[in-house]
Amino acid sequence: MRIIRARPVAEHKAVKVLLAKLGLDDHTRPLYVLAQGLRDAGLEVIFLGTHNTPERVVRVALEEDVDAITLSFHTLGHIGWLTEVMGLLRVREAAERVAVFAGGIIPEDDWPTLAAMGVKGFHGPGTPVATIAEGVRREVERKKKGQGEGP
Ligand code: B12
Repeated sequence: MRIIRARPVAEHKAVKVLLAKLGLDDHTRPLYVLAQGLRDAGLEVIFLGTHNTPERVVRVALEEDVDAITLSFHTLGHIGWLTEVMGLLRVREAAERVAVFAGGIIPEDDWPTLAAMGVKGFHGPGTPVATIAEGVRREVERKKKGQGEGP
């Protein structure tokens, strides 16, 4: 699959995120809305699209040296997928460096489990993309200062 790069207009070094869906989830619209909105907010977006595996997401994230992985979920399975992604990042010794965000349709009951794994975000329908971008930016800053365990 082709990787599409969306660079922000500004020339300063932007926060770089990989945006993807895992498995058979075909809700593409949220991905397009997020890709455009995050890019408009000044982030650089590596757009992987749908039908990815955790291995592919982590491999491309490390090859592209992204600051954060942003994964969108609309057909459940997020706990299993995110367990795999976080495990692969730990194996590659990148869990401290790369922030992981999840959002979409994620039941509130699952938030504590995901938070305990180190996943951030959980924003659902109606969240302004600017709010999501700000959250990603803040977490990336925290990680860079070695304080990645914030809310
Ligand atoms: C449109 C839609 C579809 C379209 C998708 C078209 C497309 N190309 O995208 C079609 C008709 C194909 C579809 C199919 C299905 N759908 Co559908 N779909 C929807 C619907 C109505 C809207 C989704 C949407 O586009 N919203 C607009 C975008 C912009 O908003 P958003 O997705 O909420 O994204 C925002 C936030 O959630 C957040 N966000 C999203 N991702 C991420 C990621 C990160 C990292 C962060 C931080 C934030 C974030 O930011 C966005 C901006 O605010 C929702 C209902 C709903 N109200 O959400 C159901 C819904 C998601 N679908 C659902 C279901 C069940 C299905 C099907 C399984 C139905 C079926 N039995 O066939 C299939 C699955 C097909 C598949 N293989 O994926 C369920 C999911 C239930 C669940 N997961 O618990 C929902 C919630 C409907 C419902 N209430 O039951 N669907």
